[in-house]
Amino acid sequence: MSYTLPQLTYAYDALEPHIDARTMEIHHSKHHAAYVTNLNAALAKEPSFVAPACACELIASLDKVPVSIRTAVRNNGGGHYNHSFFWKLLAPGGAKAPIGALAEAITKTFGGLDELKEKFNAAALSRFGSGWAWLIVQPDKTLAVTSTPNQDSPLMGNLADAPGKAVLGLDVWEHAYYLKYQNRRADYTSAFWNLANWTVADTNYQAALA
Ligand code: MN3
Repeated sequence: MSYTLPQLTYAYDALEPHIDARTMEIHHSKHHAAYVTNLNAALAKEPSFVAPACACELIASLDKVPVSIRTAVRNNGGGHYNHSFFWKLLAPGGAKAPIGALAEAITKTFGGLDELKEKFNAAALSRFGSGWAWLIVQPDKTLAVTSTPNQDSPLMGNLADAPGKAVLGLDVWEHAYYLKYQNRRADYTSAFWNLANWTVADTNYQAALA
């Protein structure tokens, strides 16, 4: 089993002006590609370990991964899965605001979209160093905002501060925004709300509840 870099379903300049084409090109074709290469290289060192088809299962069961490659799989498998998730969420088109059952759950949990944004932005800004901000469905099926360091995922169970399945995710590594925003993570985080594809988010929500 080896993992492959997914093609974007849109052009590198499709997210302008919020995320610039150069950032997208480097982020996808260099950073994400490197996670895939490094993940496959790690797995090649333990040929008797059969990796599942979905990286989601791989990172959700790191305890099954041989210890000798577990950290590499955590970092690079997490990187591969998180970025694959992120590209889909940024896909142009789709609903511009929460829809359906997700919209209702956001209102019920946070009071409304503005309150969710406030919490999510705070999680993105308070994540020291590199990591991700998330809106997740927790094991009890309720929504929560959280963040993870490095390439950790809420799917990593006990390794995550708040385990769950992601509905929204935002990459807050500097490589995701530095060319355009430099140190202004807050501006990048605000811009994310112009891009989030709420049709995809609703699909993520339904999948998390299933
Ligand atoms: Mn990244």
